[in-house]
Amino acid sequence: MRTLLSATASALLLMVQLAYGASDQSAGATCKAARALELPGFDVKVAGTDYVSGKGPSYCLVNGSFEHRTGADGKPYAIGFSIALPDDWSGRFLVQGGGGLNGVVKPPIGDVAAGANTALARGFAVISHDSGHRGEVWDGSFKADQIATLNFAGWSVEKVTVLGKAIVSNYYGTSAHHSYFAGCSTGGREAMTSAQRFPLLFDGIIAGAPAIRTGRSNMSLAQKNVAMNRISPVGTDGVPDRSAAFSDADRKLVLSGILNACDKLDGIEDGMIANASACKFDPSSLICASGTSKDCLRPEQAKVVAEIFSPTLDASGRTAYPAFPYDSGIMSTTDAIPGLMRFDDKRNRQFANHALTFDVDDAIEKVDVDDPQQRLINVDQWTDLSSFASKGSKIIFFHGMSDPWFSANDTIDFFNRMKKATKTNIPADDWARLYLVPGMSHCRGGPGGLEKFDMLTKLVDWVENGKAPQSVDAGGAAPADRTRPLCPYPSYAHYKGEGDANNAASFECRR
Ligand SMILES: [Ca+2]
Repeated sequence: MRTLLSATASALLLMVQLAYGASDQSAGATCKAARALELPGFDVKVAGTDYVSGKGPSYCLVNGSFEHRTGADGKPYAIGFSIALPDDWSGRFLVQGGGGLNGVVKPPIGDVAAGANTALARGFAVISHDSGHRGEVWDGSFKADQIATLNFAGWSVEKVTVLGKAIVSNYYGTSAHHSYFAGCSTGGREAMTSAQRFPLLFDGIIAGAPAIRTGRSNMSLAQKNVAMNRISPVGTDGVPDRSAAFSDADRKLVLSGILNACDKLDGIEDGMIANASACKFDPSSLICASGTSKDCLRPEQAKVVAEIFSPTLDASGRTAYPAFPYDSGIMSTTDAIPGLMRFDDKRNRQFANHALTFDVDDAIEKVDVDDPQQRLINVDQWTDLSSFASKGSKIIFFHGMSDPWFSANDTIDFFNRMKKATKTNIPADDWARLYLVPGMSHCRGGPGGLEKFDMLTKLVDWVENGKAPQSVDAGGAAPADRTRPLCPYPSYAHYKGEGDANNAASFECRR
């Protein structure tokens, strides 16, 4: 109790110091005192504190863990966390989403959809966590323990949020006035879990490229892989050599075909496809005419391209996973996960598949029925966000159209079902937005160069000032001076017909 009082006193001292222009020294001392942090109801162990100054806005970093226990598998478990508490605190709190299977505590900075300024740099208190187990990013051994699995499925987000809010109150002597969540991939899935299962936790949520149902998406990729195997020559290692199914020239030809059909539909031929819903491309248009074999595809190649970009269907013809969009990043090699036409890449475990046949129904059985844990982890089923919306909370989704891992169409499908299923007297436009990002790969990258966008500012403005976001300007690496508006789905950025084609201001959102 004494420690708690002393921590509270430190917090008050910090507030006084901040009000009168604290020196780094005294803020540093307050940070150091957080080492003795104790919170009623939490078995928090602080591993260390670090006062970070001289590299942008100063903050106190507290690393620790809570919920220490022995798992059903006899292994020690805890939820590891790291929280950054800036001196110049905005009064806001943000929970940073994870990635992969989590298992590590990443630095808490809040960089998802934050543009050039991380949440931490703009004064948010930011917490990150390992979701309740430790291991390398694809180590799934924690699933031997029920609580660790439930934590991964989303329970840890609730626990860490409650803890983080308590630390913030303790440190600053006052509660955060608004709480946010931002994550991509697994972090995007956690964002959706939060809105679905813990609708009162956050005032604003950003869900990027969510891992909605990885069993189904991996199944769809495996099926495409098998389609590619069928037309691949057998390599020296005795298995289909997918790198030989298409030459780079073939891939370029496919990309050119897609761009020829779809680039101009947004009013400008700029190598980007913004009006994706109008994009109709038929790979059979690239099949060699009789007597030619150059700058064209063999019929079996065209068939495989069509299959790769079609929905994965079960035996009765129902969609088991939606199509991946035809987009400009299909042959990208610059991202962690290569484009969809790069199935030769051996870096990704789900592509290590040499089969020549694929039974979709059997695969569905395996991922849906035989893996009940995954079903709980999935976020495709729960679509009613009525409590979340009624409270006044807001959610923004984003998804790269060239994401080769999770199809943007699956997020679109969820978004539409969610809007329909959520019965409130508040129009969906008043609490939910979806932004599709042309040419962007999984969470970032891609040839479109539109990976930098600040949705966090828009979200805060929506939550705190009631100002709903419209377009969000995006820019990025290539070309460096090009910006485009991202438009709220189902609208897209159309070139006005005049003005600098590299400037977002020359575009308008159209439907
Ligand atoms: Ca275009």
